[in-house]
Amino acid sequence: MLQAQQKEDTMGMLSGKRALVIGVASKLSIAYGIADALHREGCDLAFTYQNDKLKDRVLGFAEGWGTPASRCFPCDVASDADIDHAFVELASQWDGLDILIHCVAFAPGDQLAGRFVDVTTREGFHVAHDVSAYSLIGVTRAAQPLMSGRAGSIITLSYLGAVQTMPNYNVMGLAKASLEAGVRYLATSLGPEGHRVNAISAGPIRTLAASGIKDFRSMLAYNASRTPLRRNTTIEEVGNTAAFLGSDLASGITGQVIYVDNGFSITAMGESDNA
Ligand code: NAD
Ligand code: 0WE
Repeated sequence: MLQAQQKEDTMGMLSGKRALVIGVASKLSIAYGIADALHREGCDLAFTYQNDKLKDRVLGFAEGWGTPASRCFPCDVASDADIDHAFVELASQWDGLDILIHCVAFAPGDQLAGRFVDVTTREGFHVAHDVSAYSLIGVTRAAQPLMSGRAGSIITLSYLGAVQTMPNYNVMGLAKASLEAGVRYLATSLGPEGHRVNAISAGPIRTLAASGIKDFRSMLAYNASRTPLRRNTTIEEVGNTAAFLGSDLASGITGQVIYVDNGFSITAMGESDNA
């Protein structure tokens, strides 16, 4: 019993693995929930942050998970040079990488409010697809040398707006559709190397990226009341699914979009307890 207990204290399903987490901005970030779950399961972590404004915050969180500042790098995923630089720096710290967490999305604010046909611009379309969909391909390519020979797991975050319309999600829905297709093409092209690529499609969660969205509070209330499990998704639930997908327990899963939404997406017309 004592031996079993000790084993439980020191071993997790990701012990001996190394992950790079892209997209921590606050304690509410989905990437924060993922980093926390990976760390709990024994994974060693490295981080990138978008810009200098986020640097100190990310360094502070990283320290809490036992990650030194030397394993935190700036990286604006809209820049090829930043992506290349971040992986050169990572390669000076680590000789291998097992898990890549891509937890990034952006569209200009004016794209996410109003009638899709009226508000969607060429520039808005371009930025949304560049930052939210192309970037997965860019960082995955940059990670290849470090992942070589290690059966890597690449995980990104999507949303139901990729496959069904959602008021105001607008061009982000198109970018998520592209991201999900990218998951399938990356899974196909990296399968022969032994790498897996999957997306987690999370239910709505109050994060920084959601805080600017009009009526997000009422969306959360609607979602909780119509969802089979009658509650909203948490970053802990997404983190636990990412830990599973990153682990060898998920060795047969690639190219998939796994819904972590308390069942919202399976209903055509959600029933609520009241009217
Ligand atoms: P968040 O604001 O905490 O995280 C978004 C992250 O994207 C931030 O860390 C930000 O710095 C980063 N980012 C944006 N542009 C970048 C760039 N050019 N270069 C580098 N980093 C950049 O919000 P979140 O909700 O945790 O979002 C993470 C992911 O989860 C996104 O892909 C989002 O679409 C997805 N998602 C969110 C929800 C939700 O309801 N919150 C639901 C499903 C999926
Ligand atoms: O993917 C997202 C949000 C991504 C996002 C958020 C912002 C807000 C600030 C991308 N770009 C920006 N740009 C900004 O200027 N989610 C899944 C959360 C989300 O956003 C919505 C949602 C949901 C859910 C927007 C409209 C409707 C629903």
